[in-house]
Amino acid sequence: MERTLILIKPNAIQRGIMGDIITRFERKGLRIAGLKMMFLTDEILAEHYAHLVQRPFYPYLKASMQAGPVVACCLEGAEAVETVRQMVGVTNSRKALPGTIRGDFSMSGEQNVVHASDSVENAAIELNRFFKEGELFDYDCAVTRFEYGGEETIKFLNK
Ligand code: IDP
Ligand code: MG
Repeated sequence: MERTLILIKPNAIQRGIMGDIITRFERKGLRIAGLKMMFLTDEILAEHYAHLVQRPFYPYLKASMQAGPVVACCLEGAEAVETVRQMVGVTNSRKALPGTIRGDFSMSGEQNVVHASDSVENAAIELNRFFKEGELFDYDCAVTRFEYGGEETIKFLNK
């Protein structure tokens, strides 16, 4: 099954909405394969936001990402990367559709509550960046057969 990374950003933790965010993914039927709280160092942030370090807003982004700990979460499911990006919404929360996490929980382009991997390739790189060997878990959920249809079970779960 496909895996993706989300980071619950410090602003969401400070605002007390981390549970609401995790609940949305759980209710959708995405399985939590890994979950941990951590503080992001200068090094890991520069690597994670390598495409933005030269941008004028990077010092503000960096400060907001180091204002407190983040929660890193690995979500697993069929086409998880694309599904989670759709649930998160576009970068600028004011433009994000109602019903998306950013659309429902934020007014900001920077303080936009969550990070989500943008491709299958980047998801693999980012999961390696934030989780060590042994911190991701493969386990059976009894409800999986009620979450996916027969063809999907063969295609995505290799069963
Ligand atoms: P994404 O998080 O939707 O994938 P990216 O372009 O990868 O968007 O940017 C990473 C993060 O950098 C965003 O989530 C947001 O917090 C911040 N960011 C992106 N563009 C801007 C901007 O124009 N002003 C301020 N912050 C920005
Ligand atoms: Mg991005």
